Amino acid sequence: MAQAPSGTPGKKSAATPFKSGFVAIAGQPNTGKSTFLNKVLGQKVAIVTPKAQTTRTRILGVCHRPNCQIILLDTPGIHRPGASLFNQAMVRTAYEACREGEIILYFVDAVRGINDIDRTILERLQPAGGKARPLLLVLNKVDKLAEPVLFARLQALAEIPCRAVVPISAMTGYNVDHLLALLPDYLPEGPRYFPEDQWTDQPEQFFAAEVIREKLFLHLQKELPYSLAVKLHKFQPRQPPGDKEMWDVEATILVERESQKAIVIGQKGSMLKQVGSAARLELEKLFTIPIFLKLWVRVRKEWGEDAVLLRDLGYSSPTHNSEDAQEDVAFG
Ligand SMILES: Nc1nc2c(ncn2[C@@H]2O[C@H](COP(=O)(O)OP(=O)(O)OP(=O)(O)O)[C@@H](O)[C@H]2O)c(=O)[nH]1
Ligand SMILES: [Mg+2]
Repeated sequence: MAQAPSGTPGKKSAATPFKSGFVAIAGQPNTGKSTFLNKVLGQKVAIVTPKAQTTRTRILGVCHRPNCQIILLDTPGIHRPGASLFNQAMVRTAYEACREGEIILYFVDAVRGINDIDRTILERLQPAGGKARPLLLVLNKVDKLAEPVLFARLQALAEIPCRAVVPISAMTGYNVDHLLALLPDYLPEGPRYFPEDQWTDQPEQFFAAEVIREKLFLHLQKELPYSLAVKLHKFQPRQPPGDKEMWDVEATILVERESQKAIVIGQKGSMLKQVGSAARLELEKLFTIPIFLKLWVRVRKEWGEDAVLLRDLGYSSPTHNSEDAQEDVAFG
C-alpha cells in the first residue's frame, strides 16, 4: 500500500499533512446518498432509483484529493426494519458503517425536511456519553426548493447539535465541492489507503448484479422490487472463445411468490426482455465488451429469512450478532 508523502526526511517540512479516513453517508431512504457518492466519484458505483431502499449494502467509494483520501461509505437508508432478517440486516449495515466512519454525513431530503424519524436515528448515531463523531447535516435536493422554504428547512436543522449544516444538490452538484472541502478538517493524518486508480472495493460481479436489480426497480411497479433479489452465477469470458470476444453473464432473479414471478416475466416474457436489454446495454457500456445476458426467475419463499442465502447475496456482515447489532434494529 502506498504511503502518504511526509516531506523530506531530516528537514522540517511545512507541507500540509496527508489526511485520510472513512466518512459514512447515512440517512433515511431516498435522500440522495448514492447520488452523492456517484457525483463525488464522477462515476457510477452505486445504483440509484426513485424508489426507497434501493441500496442494500455498504458501498465504498474513494475520493482522491492531492492532500487527502476521503473514503466514503454509502449505506442503506435507515428505516423502521420489518420483521425479516433481510430488512434488519440492511439497517444494521447502515449503523455499522456509521460506527466505522470518522465523520458522519447525515442526509435529509430538503423537500420533506427533518422529521421525528431523523431525530430518533440521530440520537442513536450520537448517543449521549458515546464516542462523538463529527456530524455534518446535509440538506440534499435543494434544487427542488424555493428560497423561503429552503430557509425554513435550514432553520429546523439548526436545532440539531452538529459541526455544520450544508445545503447541497447531489444531482446538479451544487455545493458538493464545498461539502468535500470541509471534511479534511475532521480527518486524522493517515496513509493513502487505496492506490490512486482505485475507486471502489466492489467486485465487478457484485456491481453487475446491482445493475440488473436497478433495472428491475425501474421497470417494476409498487412493492414488487422489495420482494426480489438478484443472484449472479456466471460472469466470465465465453468458453470456448468464438470469433468475437464476448462475456457470458447469467443471473437468477429471486422472488417470494408465483404471482410475482409472473409479473417479472411479463406477457410472453416482455418484462424480462425489457429488463434484460436495459441491463445488458449498461453492462456493455461499463465493461466495454459485448455481453450475452441470461436471466432466470425463481420463486424462493421467504428468501429474506434465509441467513445463508443473505450472506451469499452480500446482505449481511460478520458482526451482525454483536450487541450493537441487536440494538440497531430496536429503534422506532
Ligand atoms: N432533484 C433532485 N433529486 C435527487 C437529488 N439527489 C438524489 N435525487 C433523486 O432522489 C432519488 C433517490 O436517490 P438515491 O441516491 O437513490 O437515494 P438514496 O438515499 O441512496 O436511497 P436509498 O438507497 O434507498 O437509501 C433518485 O430518483 C435521485 O435521482 C438531488 O439533489 N436533487
Ligand atoms: Mg442508495
